[in-house]
Amino acid sequence: MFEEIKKAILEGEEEITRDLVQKAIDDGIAPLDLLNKACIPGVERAGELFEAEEFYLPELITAGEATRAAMDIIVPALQSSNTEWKRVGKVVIGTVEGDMHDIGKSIVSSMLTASGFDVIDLGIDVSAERFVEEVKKEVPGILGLSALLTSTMKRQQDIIEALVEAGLKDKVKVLVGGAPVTREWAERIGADGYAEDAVAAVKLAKSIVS
Ligand code: B1M
Repeated sequence: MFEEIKKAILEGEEEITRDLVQKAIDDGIAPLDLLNKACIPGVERAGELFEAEEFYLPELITAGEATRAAMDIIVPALQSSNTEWKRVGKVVIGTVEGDMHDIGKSIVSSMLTASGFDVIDLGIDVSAERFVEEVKKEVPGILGLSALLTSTMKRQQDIIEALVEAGLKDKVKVLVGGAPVTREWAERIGADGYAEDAVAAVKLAKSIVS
């Protein structure tokens, strides 16, 4: 089943991906296993093929769309799989300006929700001004910044600087993540935390609020 879903994602078969994922959920397969054993390996393989010039942009796009179709089913299942839901803290999260990648950020966002956080997901291509506005308005304990491109990682630094200028940096903990982001980068730009994946992000967020 995992291999079939991975193949459907790679082939950009949205409809087939959706049907297979729905069947897997109906058969009782854990949503997190579907993510980690089928969807993430599928879309990451598309990235490898793109890098090797065996895939071109249209194939990368359709693989991304098939992954999103899978997530439309997996995310609600993931959120409802936590039976002991209680609000543990507030998180504002988004993908930085100039960056359209939202799959990883949405996984982090939904796993935080499933773990009891009240999550305000601002989506993709979010400007520093908007992040600052939302921190003022929502007063979250945690601000999450996702970046998938080496060219947009710098925006994370800009946002932290904008928070300093607005006098908000001490009022919120900034977590950064995304494929090119490292712990060293996080330290260099003055972020309060770095998580390499969604599970680590939840762990870190929980340790911050406790
Ligand atoms: Co793009 N893309 N892409 N892409 N894409 C990458 C990132 C790339 C590595 C592919 C490659 O060349 N191998 C490469 C970046 C190279 C670089 O900068 N180093 C790349 C490129 C070049 C581009 C374009 C420039 C291509 C072009 O136009 N020529 C373009 C840029 C558009 C833009 O953003 N301005 C582009 C476009 C796209 C699509 C739109 C087609 C599509 C995105 C669809 C969508 O998101 N809805 C896409 C995809 C699918 C990818 C790859 C294949 C997969 C990304 C993904 O979803 N991974 C990607 C290759 C790769 O990463 N292997 C690639 C699965 C996801 C679960 O992982 O997002 O890393 P990830 O999230 C993880 C962790 O990083 C972490 O937790 C998540 C879950 O475990 N995490 C956080 C993420 N955010 C976090 C925040 C946190 C904590 C943890 O705290 C706040």
